[in-house]
Amino acid sequence: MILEDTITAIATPVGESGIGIVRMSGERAFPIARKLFRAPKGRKINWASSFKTHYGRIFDPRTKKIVDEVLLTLMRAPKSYTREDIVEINCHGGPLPLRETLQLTLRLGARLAQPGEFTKRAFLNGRIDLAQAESVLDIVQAKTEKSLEMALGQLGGKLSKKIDLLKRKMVNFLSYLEAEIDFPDENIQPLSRKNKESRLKEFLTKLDSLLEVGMTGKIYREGLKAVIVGKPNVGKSSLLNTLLQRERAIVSWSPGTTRDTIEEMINIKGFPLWIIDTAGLREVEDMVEKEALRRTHSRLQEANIILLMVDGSLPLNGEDASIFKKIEAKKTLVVINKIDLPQRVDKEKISSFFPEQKIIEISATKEINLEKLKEEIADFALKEATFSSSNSFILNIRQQEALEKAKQNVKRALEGTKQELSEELLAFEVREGINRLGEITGEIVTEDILERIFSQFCIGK
Ligand SMILES: Nc1nc2c(ncn2[C@@H]2O[C@H](COP(=O)(O)OP(=O)(O)OP(=O)(O)O)[C@@H](O)[C@H]2O)c(=O)[nH]1
Ligand SMILES: [Mg+2]
Repeated sequence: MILEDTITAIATPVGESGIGIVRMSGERAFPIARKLFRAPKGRKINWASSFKTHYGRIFDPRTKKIVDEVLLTLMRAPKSYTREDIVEINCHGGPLPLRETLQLTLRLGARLAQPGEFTKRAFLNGRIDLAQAESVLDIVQAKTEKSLEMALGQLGGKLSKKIDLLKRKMVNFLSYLEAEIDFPDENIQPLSRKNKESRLKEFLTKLDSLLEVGMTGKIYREGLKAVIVGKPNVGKSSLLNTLLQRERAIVSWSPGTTRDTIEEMINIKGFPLWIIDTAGLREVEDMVEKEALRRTHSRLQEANIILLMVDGSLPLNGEDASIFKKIEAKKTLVVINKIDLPQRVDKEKISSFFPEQKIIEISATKEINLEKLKEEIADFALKEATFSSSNSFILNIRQQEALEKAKQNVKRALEGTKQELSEELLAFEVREGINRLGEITGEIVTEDILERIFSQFCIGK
């Protein structure tokens, strides 16, 4: 990528809106804007100013035709999003004024930005590191307030600071090892084996806790999947609808109503929960229903939580029992539905199948105990989470992989120390581990990684 280029893009979604923004970044941003923009008669613009907004019009310098009435915001390098000169043109938010304004900037020498290129420049120009750049994506895509809060913390450098701290410790350790290797004759006091082991163990603990906290954070970003299963007609689709507060799935008294799996997101205690309604499980011959069952089974595999539903107004039967046998108990919350009706279900029998699982009694249609159900789901989802928002951050897959690799390096170094392998080998593993940490913040980065990260952004971000 050529940083000398000036890039341009429509930075707001296409469609009709109050305003829409064309954004330019680069050396030619100001000169281009000067050719396109005209202030009202008698008013002068100070083009050397920064963070100033000016009222005026965009016109085509060739035809002199007025394109739109706009507000122009000037941001001088290096105090801008990209650290380059940035001009933002607030147009009226219709597709036409925006497209024509964009066309003009292109004709005058700007190039259409690639997805995420503004943020990529912020990274390449050193304003933010890679973990921070990735958090910009999380901010844009945040689904709950909690996930937004965490992404903002990350943009502020929360994860980066923790990584840096650990990396500095490892670099310091490495410098001792290298001194021993490089200057064997200079009487450098070598680190004792015990000392090395305890330092490496400390790194390992730090890496583990980073991984653990980050994985909990991940729940807040990506959410969890809860699959509702049970025999036909117990009220699975009714529960989905009640949780969503709208008639998403078809509900009927006839068993076998739901054929396809339906997936929708709700916000439970700040994290996104994907609720998946499935076809009722039973033995069938019908081809369509067979396919429906296959889908239900594959959803069960991916589920983080299984909401196993039984009908409280009926005694358990063979269909219930055969489902009970199929599902993984440790992922399961048992939900007895229809408690508004006279109860005939045998709770003790359920407990004998799921001795450790909680049983929650609700009515999906009469909306009884739904808050309780939500609380149980949240508790269940976060039960192993050592979570407090003040020190939490989110790991994406890339960062998680890098941390895992660093952990492997440190582990091998530790094993090597115990077996008294050569210093060189030890130094190699530690150095590799440091490099993996460097990948997270982007000190060490390949074009390939950049490509993968920024291609997920939208154009104009
Ligand atoms: N009284 C009462 N009826 C309910 C309750 N929940 C669901 N029902 C009724 O039970 C019937 C079946 O509900 P559904 O939500 O379609 O059941 P399902 O489990 O999705 O059924 P399939 O899609 O066929 O597997 C409907 O007539 C609902 O109105 C409840 O809490 N109380
Ligand atoms: Mg259904």
